[in-house]
Amino acid sequence: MRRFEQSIDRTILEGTYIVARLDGHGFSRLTEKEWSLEKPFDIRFHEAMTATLKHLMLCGFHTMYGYTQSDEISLLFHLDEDRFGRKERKLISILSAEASVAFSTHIGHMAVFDCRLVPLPNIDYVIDYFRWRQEDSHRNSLNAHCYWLFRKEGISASNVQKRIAGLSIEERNELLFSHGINYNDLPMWQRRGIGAYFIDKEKVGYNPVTKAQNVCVRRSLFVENELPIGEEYADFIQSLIKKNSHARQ
Ligand SMILES: Nc1nc2c(ncn2[C@@H]2O[C@H](COP(=O)(O)OP(=O)(O)O)[C@@H](O)[C@H]2O)c(=O)[nH]1
Ligand SMILES: [Mg+2]
Repeated sequence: MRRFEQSIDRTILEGTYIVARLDGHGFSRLTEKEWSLEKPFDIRFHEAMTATLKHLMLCGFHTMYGYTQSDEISLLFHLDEDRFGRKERKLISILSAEASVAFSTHIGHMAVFDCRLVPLPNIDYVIDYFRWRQEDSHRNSLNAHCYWLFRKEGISASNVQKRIAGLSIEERNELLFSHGINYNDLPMWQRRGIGAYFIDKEKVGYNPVTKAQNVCVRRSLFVENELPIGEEYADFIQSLIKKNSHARQ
């Protein structure tokens, strides 16, 4: 029986960066029809995603960076992550379960996340990956604001799609501007997504036995709400990876 059970076991090769991307399953319908949320973006939804991201980074894996935009989360694992022997199906099933439970608990509705693993051979690909997701965030949020602008005017979903399909980024910006929305003034979490990483903080304590002060270093999770973009974002990801290649959690 073991041979059957293990016949589709795969492991992610050592020395390869692992990124896991979790995505809310069927969230277009749930966010539009089932849950009463502000459209296109709702701070309560975003807070539930941030809480889920934090949970994923604190639930026993060795992660170095987490990123969330819309209904998706990307997690970058430390190169020496060896939980479950880097078995693909264990990582996928545990991560999607952890995300689903954390998000459902926070938002108060049952919700499910899928998960895929993206093995990346070097730092350059990791940087490209995160730039790609951030650019996706920009495209999606611009699209969502244009879409809901018309939907709120009572235009049907299919007609809205026809009206905005084929518009360039500039034209979408102008469309919003002509309706009193300056895209660049919208909250950064909507336009760029947010990131999370660990920082070391020094804490001064007092030892009552030796009657001496001691300094210890505490690791805490920091949420960056104002991520840079483009080359600056690339530098940000690169320095995070470099810093983490020396430190072990
Ligand atoms: N109302 C609302 N919807 C959101 C928010 N964030 C993401 N969504 C929606 O979540 C959906 C995510 O897209 P996608 O993953 O492609 O759709 P899925 O395959 O149905 O989960 C989109 O329809 C977004 O508009 C939010 O803050 N508020
Ligand atoms: Mg989704």
